[in-house]
Amino acid sequence: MAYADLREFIHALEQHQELKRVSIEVDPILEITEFADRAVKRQGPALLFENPRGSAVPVFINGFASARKMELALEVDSVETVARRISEYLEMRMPEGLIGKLKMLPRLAEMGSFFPRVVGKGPCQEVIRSEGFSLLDYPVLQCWPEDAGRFITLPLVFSRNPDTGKRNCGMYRMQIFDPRTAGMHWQTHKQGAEHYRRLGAHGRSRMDVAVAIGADPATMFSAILPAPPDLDEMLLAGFLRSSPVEMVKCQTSDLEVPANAEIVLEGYVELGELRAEGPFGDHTGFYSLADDYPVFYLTCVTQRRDPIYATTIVGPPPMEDFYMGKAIERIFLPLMRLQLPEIRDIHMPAEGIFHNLMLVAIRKSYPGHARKVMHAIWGLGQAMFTKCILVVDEDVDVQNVREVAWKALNHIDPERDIQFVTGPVDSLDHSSRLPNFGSKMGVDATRKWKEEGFTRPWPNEIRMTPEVKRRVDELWKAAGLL
Ligand SMILES: Cc1cc2nc3c(=O)[nH]c(=O)nc-3n(C[C@H](O)[C@H](O)[C@H](O)COP(=O)(O)O)c2cc1C
Ligand SMILES: [Mn+2]
Repeated sequence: MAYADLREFIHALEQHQELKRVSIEVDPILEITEFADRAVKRQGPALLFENPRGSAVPVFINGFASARKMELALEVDSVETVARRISEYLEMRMPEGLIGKLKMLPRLAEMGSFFPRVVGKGPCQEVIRSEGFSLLDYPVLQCWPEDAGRFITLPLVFSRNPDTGKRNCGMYRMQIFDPRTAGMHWQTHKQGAEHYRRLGAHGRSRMDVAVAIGADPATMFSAILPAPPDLDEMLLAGFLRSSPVEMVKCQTSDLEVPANAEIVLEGYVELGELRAEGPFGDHTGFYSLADDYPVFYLTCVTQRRDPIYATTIVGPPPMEDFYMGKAIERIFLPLMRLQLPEIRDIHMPAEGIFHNLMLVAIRKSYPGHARKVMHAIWGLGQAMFTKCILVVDEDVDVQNVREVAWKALNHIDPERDIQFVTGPVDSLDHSSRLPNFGSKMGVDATRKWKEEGFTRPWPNEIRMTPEVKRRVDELWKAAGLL
């Protein structure tokens, strides 16, 4: 059964000894970060701070901060189960004959049941605060010492594409400027920014935005999925939880938000108005520099009677977002393979912060194949940001970084096998020559073929024969070895 809301998830974590309640007073200014950082680095429990300094609202953090917690969040024994479910849908073809078609009906009906549903009321509107509200009523963290202020770090930011009417939900941090305004840090490649640009082109002056904080875990997770534009994240959340997301209409706009949310910030962004946002201790492990971003004006708050404030911290890896990203890596592999079936596996190690490094194993079938795969990845949604793509043959286990390093370093002739390209880079890249524009590197670490101009013989990898292995298995003990 899908979690009804955040608190059911918290309860499940507690039942699995994956939650620690902290009843002593802890400061949302820096102290919660230090707790959360230590907990995630030790694979420790999620934390519920029941008594954050300066607010009556508890703080929930690290709910996704390990492989096990991600499994609990998605209600699976392994996130591979989600990947398999996706593969099954992708492989579904219209069967021959009436019987076959009838058999498929339940599957199609199931698919139809994932669509979000608008309901008349929801717990997120138990309390409607149309006056006297302030962003500072909530225990919003200052994460790191050099941060420009307090940042809402786990917001589900809803907006609508003015041309297609389609909804988008993305996670874009919000720096609190004052009680009623905040930064809206949608980077230029993201859908929120695209909606903003399109509204500008229509000559409009305001863009409605609604922000949900705290919801059932699949819905929260869906906000970070690198989904194609105009694919509703709420549909993906419905698929992940096998149950539709219930949405309620906002009080002050036509947007809808998850009915089960803890807190909803309704408001708008004034087109053309930018304000300096940051610095912010980011998931690269470095501070992202101050830059100009749109301003969100808060017009109304709706919330539960006893809301829980959900948040996260990012910083030197691995942090909570690494485990969320790892789940995305697994879940999106079947979708990548739809276009690129030669890909056997991919791995984005924590140190690469997702966009800096992707290790890719392929079944190489023709000359230059590794380079074709690199270019395809650079053309694939948010994978376009990948600063370094390293391609190996399918016999290399890309989940084993030491094996990759060993084989790749042996296999490359750097001048020949490294490919540089220029193009869009992640907004968080602090080394690129310009913001959002720079170079990327592909490394072809596959075995080189004579069709690729490599005429020398390629050596075999050293392996003992199975017969000798078996014999020594027997002799080992006889030799007095343990
Ligand atoms: C904790 C966390 C914080 C994030 N903060 C931001 C952010 O401030 N700005 C941004 O553009 N993306 C941020 N992201 C990444 C986006 O949520 C992600 O790229 C998402 O796919 C964007 O959705 P969209 O394609 O609908 O725009 C964050 C992700 C996580 C996990
Ligand atoms: Mn989107």
